[in-house]
Amino acid sequence: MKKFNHVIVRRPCRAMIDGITSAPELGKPDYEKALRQHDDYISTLSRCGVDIIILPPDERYPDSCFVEDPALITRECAIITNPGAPSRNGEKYEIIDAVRKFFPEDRIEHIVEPGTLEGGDVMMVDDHFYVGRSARTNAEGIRQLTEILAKYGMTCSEVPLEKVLHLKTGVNYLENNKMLVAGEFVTKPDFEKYEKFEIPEDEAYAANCIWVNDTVIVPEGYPHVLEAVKSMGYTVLTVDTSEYRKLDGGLSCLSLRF
Ligand code: CIR
Repeated sequence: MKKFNHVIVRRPCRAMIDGITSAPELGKPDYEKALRQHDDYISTLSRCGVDIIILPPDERYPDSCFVEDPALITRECAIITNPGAPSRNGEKYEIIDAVRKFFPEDRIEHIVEPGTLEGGDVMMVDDHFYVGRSARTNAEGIRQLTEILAKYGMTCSEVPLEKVLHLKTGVNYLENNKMLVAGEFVTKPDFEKYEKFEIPEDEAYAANCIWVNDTVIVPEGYPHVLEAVKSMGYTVLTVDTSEYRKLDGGLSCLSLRF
């Protein structure tokens, strides 16, 4: 099934080494290695039948390669978010030009103060959107998102988060009713109706896989998840994201897919 035609990515900037992290013990990212991994990420995506827009690095925002957070793109509209991390908030002004290439002004919506929302907290399942209430996404942001989606005939439900940074840190939809779940998401009633693969704790990072037109991209180095996704019948490709992991980032965070 082909669902996505376009992908937007932003090259990591040198300042990425000072990006936000909850895991300083992993060390700072190696910038040159991160660039090579980003090259691989782009070439892997290009094998999935999508056109790729590559935005230039933006040194003002260390975390700006994680383009998933300042925007959410749906089949009907684009939503510019209001990132809850102060050092990332200005990224919303920098993603909008890329979005304008695909949506007219009256289909570009905005999450505004006092609402905050980051795209990493939003998981699309057809026309329904699960939204994590996190340190980055607040109740008002979710209220605004619900209202915007309703205008276009789409729905939204809130998932309270306990431990993870973003919703998609621990749960990702692979289409065909299949879902990868780790940690706190294994038992959440919200996801009861899906065919879930429970990710072992030592591979929890690999819950963040992405489905792109019947190929699933899995982070390199997580053999149980790799086998599980293969056994679901998908074409599987891997990309090493070790340098992004040091900043709590994964495969989904590095692109907007639509
Ligand atoms: C941050 O803390 O905002 C970045 N270091 C990582 C963002 C990861 N993005 C995502 O999960 N969507």
